[in-house]
Amino acid sequence: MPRPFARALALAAVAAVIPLASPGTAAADSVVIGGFPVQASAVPWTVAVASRDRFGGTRGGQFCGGVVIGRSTVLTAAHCMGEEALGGPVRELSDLAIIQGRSDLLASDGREIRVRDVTVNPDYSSRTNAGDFAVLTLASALPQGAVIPMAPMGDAAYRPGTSATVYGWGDTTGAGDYARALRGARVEVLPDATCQRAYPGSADGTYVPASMLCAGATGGGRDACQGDSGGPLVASGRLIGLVSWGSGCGQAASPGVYTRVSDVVRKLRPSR
Ligand code: 4AZ
Repeated sequence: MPRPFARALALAAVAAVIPLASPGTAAADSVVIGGFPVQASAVPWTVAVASRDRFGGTRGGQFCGGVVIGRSTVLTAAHCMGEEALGGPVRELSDLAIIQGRSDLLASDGREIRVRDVTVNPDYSSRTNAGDFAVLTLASALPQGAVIPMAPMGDAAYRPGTSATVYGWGDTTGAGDYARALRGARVEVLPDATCQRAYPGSADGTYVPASMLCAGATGGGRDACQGDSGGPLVASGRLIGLVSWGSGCGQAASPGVYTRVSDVVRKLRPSR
């Protein structure tokens, strides 16, 4: 099975292997499943997380998504920084970078900026997948216009029924067909109960409402997939989720699970 992107979660220090996605059965026309092409300039906060040393140059080294939340700060998924995803400890990756403002991974527009520091959420659980975020500090600052606001706790954008869009360069079919150019897919915020029923606890993970957000399309067909991890889920111009996990891609009974950004905001706030 082609597996350019690890689908299992691991903390740098924890070698637990948790299969994320069962073999996809999503529709062949469906990315990001069921998606549409997006110009990176229209979503300047969407970035590719890349290492050519580790993943080669055929996709510019892209292996995960990320989102710009400060001029020098990018959020991605904790599991993207794990040994299982990277094939070794992240500190051994000397060319970890983000690519911003570049739709086509093989083009040379936009910017490529080295990652100076990686902080994986210390509370990330590779068992449940709760707290799946990491903070990347960039070696140089992006323009303020590239920064997207994070929706705080209680923001109406988290309400079930809200229309949201997920962005990424991930698998467009569930069969390992990775996008060369950025795509978006329209999904809907779903009630926690939907994901609690779908993911009561298995080797894939456990839906934890406080730190996860459930989103998908009624009837399936539109979803994030492998390679989209760490990328943004946006509603009403605000960041509400990071692509995290799910069972397969685009299947009606298995919605996408996202890191709940209000929980990230809470954890990043300096405690008094
Ligand atoms: C993954 O393996 C993955 N359908 C990401 C998102 C989803 C499933 C798997 C959601 O990175």
